[in-house]
Amino acid sequence: MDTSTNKNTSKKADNLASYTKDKSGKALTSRQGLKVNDTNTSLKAGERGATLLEDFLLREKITNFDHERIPERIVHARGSAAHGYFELYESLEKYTKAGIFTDTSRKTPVFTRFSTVAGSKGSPDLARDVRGFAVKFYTEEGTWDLVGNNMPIFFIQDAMKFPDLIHSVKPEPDREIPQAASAHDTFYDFISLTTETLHNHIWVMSDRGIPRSLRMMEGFGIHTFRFINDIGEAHFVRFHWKPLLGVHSVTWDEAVKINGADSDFHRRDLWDAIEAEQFPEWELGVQIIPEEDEHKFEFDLLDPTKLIPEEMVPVKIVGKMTLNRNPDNFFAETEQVAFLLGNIVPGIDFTNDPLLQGRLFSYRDTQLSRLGSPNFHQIPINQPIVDVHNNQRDGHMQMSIHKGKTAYFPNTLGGGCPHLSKISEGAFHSYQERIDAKKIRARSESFNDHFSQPALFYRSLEQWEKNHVADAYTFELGKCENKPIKKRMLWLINQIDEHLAEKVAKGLGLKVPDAIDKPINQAIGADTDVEKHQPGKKKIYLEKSQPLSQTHIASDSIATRQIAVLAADGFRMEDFEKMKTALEKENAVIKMIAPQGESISCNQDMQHHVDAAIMTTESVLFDAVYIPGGEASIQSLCEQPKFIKFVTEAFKHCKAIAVDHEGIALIKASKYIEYENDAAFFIDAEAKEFIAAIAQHRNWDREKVAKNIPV
Ligand code: HDE
Repeated sequence: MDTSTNKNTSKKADNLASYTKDKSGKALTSRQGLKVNDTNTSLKAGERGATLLEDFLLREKITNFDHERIPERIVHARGSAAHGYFELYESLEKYTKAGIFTDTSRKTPVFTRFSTVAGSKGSPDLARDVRGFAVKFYTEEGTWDLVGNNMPIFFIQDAMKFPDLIHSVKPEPDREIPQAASAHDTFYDFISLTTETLHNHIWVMSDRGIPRSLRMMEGFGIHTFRFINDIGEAHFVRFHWKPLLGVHSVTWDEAVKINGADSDFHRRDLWDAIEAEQFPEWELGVQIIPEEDEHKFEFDLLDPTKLIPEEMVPVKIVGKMTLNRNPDNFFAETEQVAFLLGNIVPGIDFTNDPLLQGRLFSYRDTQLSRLGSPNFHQIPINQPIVDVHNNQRDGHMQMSIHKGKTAYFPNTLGGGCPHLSKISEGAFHSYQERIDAKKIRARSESFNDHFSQPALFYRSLEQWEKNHVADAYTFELGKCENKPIKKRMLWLINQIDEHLAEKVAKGLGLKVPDAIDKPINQAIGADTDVEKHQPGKKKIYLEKSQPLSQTHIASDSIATRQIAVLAADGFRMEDFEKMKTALEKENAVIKMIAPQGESISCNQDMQHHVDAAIMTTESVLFDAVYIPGGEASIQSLCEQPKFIKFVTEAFKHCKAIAVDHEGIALIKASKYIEYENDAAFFIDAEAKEFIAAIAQHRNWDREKVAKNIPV
């Protein structure tokens, strides 16, 4: 044996071993705790020889790698999550006995996961889609999961239709396209034959389908649940999350470009805000309805395609959720978290909403196939904070070492333990709802109004929001290839709003049909009376509901807004310093964009860190633009077309722009920017005016001129 080679090899391996220690100073080991001196080279018969089957270290490492992936979620595969806590403002003991809603001294830990629905795990964040908003509350009485969305209603009324809905929106099965997109024939084939979907669908067509940030969207439990108080009285309840940063969206043109510029835009935004200790916050609100008012509404409270307008039942704000810690490990926490509708606590209970009832089955079932074992509740992120004792045993990956002989109840050998609890000791007890009914596969006629609420939603929007809805329908249907589907959709949109239908038809180059082959709604089932289940004409029981428009749910804060500062060597420090101080006082984030990376110098010869060279970034990643003066700086910016594109695009997307001194020259270099009389364009102005415009999010009035800009 050549010993010199051997010596060299082992010296090399020792050197490498020093890299494998992590910051805690711990040595790398195998799975059984064996210290390892080389994790880079396999065991061979000589340096250039065959690898030996004996290499247990190679096999251990590769085997684990081969099994690293688990099936992604069937829906909501793409998600981002954070830890935090929930605090209650005032006790709701009149309505519920749940500790989380009665004890104001508690700080209940939470883990919240946001997601898109249709796309795969690696799909881009800015797909037009519903967003999941799932909160796991680790309460002192057991874990409660509130698994909601960022829209207050759902597409369908009965769980039986869920696989059809999802099959229609997922990539078409022959070609597996399009990814994370609803704009294709199969989706609209289904939607146009299933009129109950139209309400959720118009929300997706609105700007709610393309949020600016996960931190700037509302959340809804959707279904009507029950609150149960100490004396067994029940109230209906619907849950709402209201973000303290207001509700904001991007435009479709931006969404498409963001997906290219940074497909992790929402995930990064959530992570960065928490790392910067700008903790996202939502207030929790409840709409409470006495049991005796169940039939007082024009719609059925058990119908998940209907919202309860806040004008009819106000939202009472009862507490606040703060997300203050990023996960340590994406897979262990965000991927393995398992939400279950059946995770409920005493004081909260279900109703007969047929969608909710089906979900009670689906979530446990899907976790079994996704996580591979009935012991998924033992994974750290899924463990309750209270002790667990029962007679359930064994199964794949059992993590507990159960002691003793008894795994049955009743028993005497185990001292009767674990023993049962009385309701007065905090045991869960289902609400005793009276049931007197025939077994029947049918849907209540009270679920048949499918046009009134999409129409209410559309009427409640401001003109700029209505325009975006029309554009979205035109885009989506424009991508469909099948003409009869487009015509069916046009007829349906016409039932919601005639002007909207006219606009969309014009964009498609079609006419709104006067009539359509009946029956349109084939989603009820062959054995039922299809004619009876045709949706009735829209009713107007409320002209408008203010909280449905984003205009009325904005915020004055510009905290965490990303402000692009465009500058090059020689920029005016006096301008920059004044603006930076004012913006940072409001917790906005300043990012210096320059012709090159690393650093630039100002007119006072100081070096400034560059956050991004212009070639590596895009205006769509920012909320507003500031350009300090300085002749040399502006001249360099004007020489690079990408800076002109940057400001032109920011203007097109209606963002606030401020320039000082020579900065205006860069604006003039763009032949498209019409800044005179623009409410969100500032020349040598006070920082506070710029700040107020950023808080408005966008100057939507500008769209009249900006929509003609061809970039
Ligand atoms: Fe889900 N849904 N869903 N869903 N859903 C899942 O469970 C399902 C529905 C929602 O971040 C799955 O763990 C059925 C409404 C969110 O991990 C699955 C029906 C609402 C999440 C499933 C619905 C939601 C899911 C896939 C009709 C809003 C992500 C992976 C009866 C109130 C949770 C998983 C997370 C996930 C089934 C309808 C929200 C397959 C059958 C309505 C936020 O079990």
